[in-house]
Amino acid sequence: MRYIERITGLYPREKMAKKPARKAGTRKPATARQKAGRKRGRKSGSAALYAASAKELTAFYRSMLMIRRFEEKAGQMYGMGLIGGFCHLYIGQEAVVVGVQDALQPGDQVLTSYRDHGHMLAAGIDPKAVMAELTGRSGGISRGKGGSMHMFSLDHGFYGGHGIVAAQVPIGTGLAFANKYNDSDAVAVTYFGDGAANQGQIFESFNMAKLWSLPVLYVIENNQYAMGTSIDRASGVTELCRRGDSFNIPGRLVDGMNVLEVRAATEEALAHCRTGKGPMILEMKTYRYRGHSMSDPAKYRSRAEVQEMRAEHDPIDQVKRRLLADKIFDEAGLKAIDKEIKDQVTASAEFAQESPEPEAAALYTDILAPEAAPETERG
Ligand SMILES: Cc1ncc(C[n+]2csc(CCOP(=O)(O)OP(=O)(O)O)c2C)c(N)n1
Ligand SMILES: [Mg+2]
Repeated sequence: MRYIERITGLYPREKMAKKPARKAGTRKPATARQKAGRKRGRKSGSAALYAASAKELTAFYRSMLMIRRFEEKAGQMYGMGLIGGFCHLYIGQEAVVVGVQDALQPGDQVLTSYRDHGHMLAAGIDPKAVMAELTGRSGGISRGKGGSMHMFSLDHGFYGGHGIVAAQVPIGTGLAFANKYNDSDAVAVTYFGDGAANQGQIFESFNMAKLWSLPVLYVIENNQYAMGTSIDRASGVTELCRRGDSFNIPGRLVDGMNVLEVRAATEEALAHCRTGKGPMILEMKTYRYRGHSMSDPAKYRSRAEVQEMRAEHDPIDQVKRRLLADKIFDEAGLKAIDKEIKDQVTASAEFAQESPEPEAAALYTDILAPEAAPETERG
């Protein structure tokens, strides 16, 4: 089977088939099939879709579109030399972070890799503060000192932005340990990629998370590539939802291009983690349309492969079709939303260019948290 056939086979076209929008506040009871699937602890192919109200569907659409337009703008600004260093775009993967974030409750923590702009926007961080961080300005969320890969916001429960592949996984597991130790019911949602899934520290984290039944949800964003290496060339076992098998950590395969499937699977997984049952893994099958970073021309895959994913499985188009079919919006209404979001992104780009650069003295601040500063010097 050709590679593209194999991956696209996971995204049946009918997944977002017309379904009447649910009235706000009326959650559909689980079907017998869904209940049976849960009982069996089914490992993959969950087709359960979240029954979103019209309001929720619109919110998903807006959030995904905001990430898409923001990333397009970031790409342009990088091309103009306004953003330095590395810049990894999230275009194509929007449904993952939007679906997961919507299922969280206040106090939950989120950590991810360097491909983090979408996660920050989904966490509710002002696009101006994210864009100004990309341009290294003092109005940035990390005061212009972190850049694309090292953003952080305790206020939003966002624990970074990590440039070392898989470094966030033991940190997320440690946060989950703290949650349990402090009797909090928060879950540490720890994202990582298909390439990171082969890193040794993940397995050490899995072992401890299971041993101590820690409330950590591992979300594997399997976008099929780690830099220029496809998952088939890097992993002996490509079903990453099974990576927890030998630790007895349950895992589930999710269509990460479908925000409703992501939302439903996350809700169930969080309930598992929150009720003392320990860690869980969700493998989100997704796809990035752009290269690994802005400097990657992505010659390791065909144009047709990317085109097919865009045309057949785009997460935003899927929701757009539902909004139109259910007559929640007409074309003019959707255009107005697009314009509103574009204006917001333009304003963030302006802010990111007007905000001053950090003072030279800022090099010496924000290095240690005040309470973490040692009382005595070692040596
Ligand atoms: C420990 C370490 N090794 C190698 C690198 C270089 N590197 C940066 S991203 C990357 C690929 C990771 O791919 P994946 O986990 O699939 O995430 P994606 O970029 O697809 O989101 C590599 C090898 C790094 N940053 N850290
Ligand atoms: Mg990857």
